[in-house]
Amino acid sequence: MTYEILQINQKDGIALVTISRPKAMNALNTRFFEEMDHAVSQFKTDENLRAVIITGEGKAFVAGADIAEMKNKTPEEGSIFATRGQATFSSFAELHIPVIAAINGFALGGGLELAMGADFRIASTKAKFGQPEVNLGLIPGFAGTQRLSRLVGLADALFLLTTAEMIGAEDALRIGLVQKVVEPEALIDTCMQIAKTIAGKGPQAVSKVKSVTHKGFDMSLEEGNKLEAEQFGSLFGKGSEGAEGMAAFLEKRKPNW
Ligand code: CO8
Repeated sequence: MTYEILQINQKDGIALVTISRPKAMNALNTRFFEEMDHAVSQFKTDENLRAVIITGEGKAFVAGADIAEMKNKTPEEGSIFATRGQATFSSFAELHIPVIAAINGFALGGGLELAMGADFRIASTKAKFGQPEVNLGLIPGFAGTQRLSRLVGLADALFLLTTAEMIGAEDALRIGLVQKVVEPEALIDTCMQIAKTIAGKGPQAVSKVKSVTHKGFDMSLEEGNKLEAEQFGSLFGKGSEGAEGMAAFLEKRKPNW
């Protein structure tokens, strides 16, 4: 597929995905979802890939769903578009590698929903966050009502969802919406550094710790613990990644994954 909106630069096992529609503040249209779904399908089968970073070009990360494209949808088309976007953002959690959102500017509406689909978020001091859908007489449709409360708790989520207030990076850090705030010039380097740190760990361990954590989040503690114990066990045994990691530690050498 030829990408018109996404720019993908892949090097040393790290894919940097830049959403590039700066004249429309990188607003998400149908074409974006086609391209992102294609990119994720490529990442899924790439055994050498260790992390994905998603960022935006210009002064926005993503300023939401494309309002111009969306405005004439029928109720049925609105629901279909929402379900489609939810599936794309949920596919990040199903990837075998971490997805990092590098939030350079406005992350509003569908843009914040995209960022919340990532495994964690690093923000520039210039980033701004909000769910402004009620300004348009809408509600979030790409899982914003569900993910925001899971990430920041019910009261902070409802505050943002009902007031449409835009908050800055420090407030986002305070409520746990982002994990780090850095100067704009340091954003991509910081995310690259984090991705490289992850790339140095046991790849199967990283993949399993991600999937067990995501799956366990919607399970009872008992079910989640059972899943964890099974997956913990799967990393032991002759020739396993755990065997190599533990041997390397005891032999005071770097593991050969
Ligand atoms: N969609 C389409 N175009 C957009 C969007 C958008 N979300 N955001 C900005 N643009 C366009 C503007 O129309 C403008 O275009 P033009 O130059 O042709 O007039 C251009 O980008 C630049 O924008 P501004 O001139 O407004 O730039 P400012 O720096 O003054 O303001 C803001 C930047 C604050 C980001 C402002 O553009 C803004 O408020 N944008 C809209 C934010 C918003 O409401 N987002 C939520 C959209 S709804 C949503 O995301 C729901 C998701 C779930 C959908 C479910 C499926 C049905």
